[in-house]
Amino acid sequence: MWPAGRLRAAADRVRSAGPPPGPARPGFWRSPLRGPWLTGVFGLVLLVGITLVFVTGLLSYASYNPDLAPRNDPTPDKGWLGFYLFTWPTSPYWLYRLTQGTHTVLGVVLVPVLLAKLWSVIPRFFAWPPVRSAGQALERLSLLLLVGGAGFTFATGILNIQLDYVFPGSFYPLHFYGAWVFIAAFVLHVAFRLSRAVRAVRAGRDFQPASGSDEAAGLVSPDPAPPTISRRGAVAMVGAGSLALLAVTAGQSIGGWWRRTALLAPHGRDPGPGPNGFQINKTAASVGIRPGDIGPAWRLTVRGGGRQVVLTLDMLRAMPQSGSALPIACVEGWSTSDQQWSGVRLTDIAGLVGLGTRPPPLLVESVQRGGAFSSVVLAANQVRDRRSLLALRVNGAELSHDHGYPARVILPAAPGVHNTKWVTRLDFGEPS
Ligand SMILES: Nc1nc2c(c(=O)[nH]1)N[C@H]1C(S)=C(S)[C@@H](COP(=O)(O)O)O[C@H]1N2
Ligand SMILES: [Mo]
Repeated sequence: MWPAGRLRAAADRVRSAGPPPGPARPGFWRSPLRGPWLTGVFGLVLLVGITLVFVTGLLSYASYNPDLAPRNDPTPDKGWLGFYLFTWPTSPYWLYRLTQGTHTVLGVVLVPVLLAKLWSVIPRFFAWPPVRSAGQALERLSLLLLVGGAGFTFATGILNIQLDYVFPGSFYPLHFYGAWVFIAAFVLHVAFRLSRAVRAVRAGRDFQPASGSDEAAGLVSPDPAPPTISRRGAVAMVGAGSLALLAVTAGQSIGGWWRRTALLAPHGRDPGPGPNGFQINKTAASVGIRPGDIGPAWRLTVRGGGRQVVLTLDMLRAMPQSGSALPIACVEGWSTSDQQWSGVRLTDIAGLVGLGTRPPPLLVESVQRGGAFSSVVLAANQVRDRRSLLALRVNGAELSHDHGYPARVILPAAPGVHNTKWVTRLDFGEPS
């Protein structure tokens, strides 16, 4: 054990020796732009933007109805972090398209602002001495979680959009827990810094406090280089970067003609012509669907209420056919415009086993062997919605193999994963 006196003496020696050469020296960071105004502007933009991305991210998780059944839950060890979960509604039918499009597009668009904010506070990371007091040490630790958490959450999200699930480990738990760590540090940071940021922005961009003053917050250079761009110019440049990203990503969520503008779209910009010419998440070949699985031997087994019925495709075709105009919206942020689906209402299928009026939750299983999205449990409100179909056709044509031939689920307002393709079994009753 070191006596406190010796510890203090050592700390004094470090302080009086001054920082080592390099980024910890006050004169090292010389941009005249750095200061509380610039940091405050980027900070306030991020406050609004990240709040929106976080809330839409929470909604994205809720939309899976994870509490309904273990197989719906990509983060089963969430514990109390799922405190806010609720039954995802089926209206408006474009709900998930909006929330998830916002989540992913805004996440991408905020990247330049995030980088600019980091750049604006870089001198503070090299503050000398590195630890001055217990309180300050705690604050620095929270900054580590803030910066690390932001980097991790944004990186996992963007990799998932761009690489289409080609991911080390499962994307969901990484992004989910990363986001909670990040947001906890973010809330602390906002609590400490919000009033300062608001004051700095109110003071105006021409007000630059003297280096070393309290308001300068270690950001203002004592020896600024001559400016090459104004502070307003720097903000405009970052804004232009964000707008450029918006222009090359938003198209994949807007869909239709705009898809051509989505230069960053992960699935290509042209899904091909014809009635089945809209985005495909996974092709039949890529998930190992064999021709025999969906050929003439294909059957649909419907179970529930103590009964079981086995149907051929022709029997399904002979049932009353209903139409629904619905989009597909994926967790990755892409979505299609409304497609004209037709097929058998899930309530009509429930009627085959005597559950037509108030069907319970429904376990949907694909012929696909394994894979996270080969089965799902749908909530009662999804099953009961008259727009929910076991679709056999789209835009006037038979489903293509890649879009789920011979039958797939299509639901209003739901995330893409609920629209199971190549369905072979529908099990009404207690979710499992
Ligand atoms: N059997 C099965 N169904 C599935 C999937 C899958 O991988 N296997 N992917 C789901 C996901 S994540 C999405 S976004 C939609 C995409 O449907 P589409 O490929 O017809 O556009 O299908 C869903 N249905
Ligand atoms: Mo998806």
